[in-house]
Amino acid sequence: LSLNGAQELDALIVGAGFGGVYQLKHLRDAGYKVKLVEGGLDYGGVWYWNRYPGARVDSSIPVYEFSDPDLWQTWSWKQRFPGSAELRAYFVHVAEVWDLRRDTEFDTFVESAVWDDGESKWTIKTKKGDVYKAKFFLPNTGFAAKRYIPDWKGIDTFQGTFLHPSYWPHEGLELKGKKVAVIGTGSTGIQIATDIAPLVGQLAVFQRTINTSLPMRQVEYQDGEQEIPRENYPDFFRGRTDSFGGFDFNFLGRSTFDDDPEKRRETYENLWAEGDFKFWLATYQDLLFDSVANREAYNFWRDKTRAKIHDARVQDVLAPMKQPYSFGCKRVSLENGYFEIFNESHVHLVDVKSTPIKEITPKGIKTSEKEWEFDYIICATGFDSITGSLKQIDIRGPSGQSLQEHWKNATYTHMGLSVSGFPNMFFSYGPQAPTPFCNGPTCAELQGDWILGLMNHMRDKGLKRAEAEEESEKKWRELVLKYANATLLPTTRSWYMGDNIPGKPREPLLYLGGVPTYYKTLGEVAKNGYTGFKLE
Ligand code: NA7
Repeated sequence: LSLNGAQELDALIVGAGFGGVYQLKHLRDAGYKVKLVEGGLDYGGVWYWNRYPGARVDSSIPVYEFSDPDLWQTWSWKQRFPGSAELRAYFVHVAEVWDLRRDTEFDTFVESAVWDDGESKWTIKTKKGDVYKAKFFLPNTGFAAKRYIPDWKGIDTFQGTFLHPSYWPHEGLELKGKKVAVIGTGSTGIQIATDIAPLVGQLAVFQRTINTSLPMRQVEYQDGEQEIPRENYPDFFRGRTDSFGGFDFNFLGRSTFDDDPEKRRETYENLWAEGDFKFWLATYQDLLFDSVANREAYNFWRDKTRAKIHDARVQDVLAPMKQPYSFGCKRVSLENGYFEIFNESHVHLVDVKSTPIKEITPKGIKTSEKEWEFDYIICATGFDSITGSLKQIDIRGPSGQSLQEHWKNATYTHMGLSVSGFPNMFFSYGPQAPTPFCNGPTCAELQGDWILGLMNHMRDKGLKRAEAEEESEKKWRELVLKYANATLLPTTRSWYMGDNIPGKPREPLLYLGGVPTYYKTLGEVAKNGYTGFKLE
């Protein structure tokens, strides 16, 4: 403790998801005095918060876990795509094997972080009133930490239960036989709707934009059996940085129309049958670049999907004949029977584009067409994604300028890890990095290793401060724009482009150069003595 009651640390990590726990383990092993603080009451990050029915990761294991043999040798998954409760159990296992609890503080929201130039340290304050002083401030707040609820009139007047899925009560919520609305058809909305459809009395799904969801192909494991033999794990984990999305697969080395129609059909069928994100990220290499190739993929998806739906009018809303946006340029989800729920007579589809939501009323939802009555309104309308997680903390650099001000009109980072004017602050899963197009744990590990490498370099050289140069930040933004503009992403409205939050600047929020190029760049920057950074 320092004189003013602040706890003195080498590094304060914020967030107990994959990024944060990885850094706690590895920084501590390297001899740093470090603490992890987390707003939730246990480990898991998004998996701590997202307890809604059907919550499930849509990356398969073992790609969606840490590469440390101490963990995977002592852990067996029950499903290829584990649910939220199993993921929380995994985090408990990680915490035990890595002995994390002694350096973790739960129920602790960080409110502000202010750099003190005299001391070359961050002063970090939490909602509970704790104060930390740390040389390094390491937010690992993920890309979905700030929930978004549209500003509908009348939300407060609703007499039933109105809730956002990432804030689901731990118990006591009974949906059986009830009238339920799910607003939003992102990954969250479709998972909930699929899961609760069999038990509720009436379900209405409010869709604004279609979800080009793919078949998940869930697998149940018996007696410790796993997707691949454990002796293959070390090679498997090494291979993740060779994959565009940090997975165990890559785009094909050929383009859509390199194949004749018959061969193309066969390729699509195979990718479809394999499940996972294969039809998105292991398909023809021009999918995200060429609109004609993209339409070909959409048409295949559309025909497969329409075949699952009985009613022609419902087909037209869920999988329209005319392609509404570039396939794969909004987050693709994985589904387990989502489209089939609309064949049930108690499940209704409300097309918000043709009948917009006007207001929330005491009884339910009023659209331009009619008033619906509900017991529950589940508002699966997403997050102020990527930048919102960081901007909700009052972060101020030496000049007193806040991160909110610095990013007011456009986002700037160097390598999606650091920001000029904010020394010794490094984040994972941030903007202009491969996440969220990249598998989470892959990015958590490679970014965590890089940050630790820089800290070690500074320790070895007796340096106090590392900060991205303004010029490198400008160049990184140009690179991010260049990669994005080469793709179809900017043609589509999505949270990847900041479109989902009213007033948010429209810009690509992710680095689309792929994990292999990103990994190589990070390695070169480190090898050359941290080019693009001011080191003092
Ligand atoms: P998403 O993917 O942002 O989905 C939010 C959904 O809510 C999406 O369908 C939106 O439609 C819809 N939405 C948002 N605002 C409105 C309004 N005002 N009216 C009607 N519908 C609305 O969030 P999720 O929680 O599903 O997923 C977040 C990420 O977590 C996911 O991608 C994975 O990475 C894990 P829109 O498409 O904007 O028209």
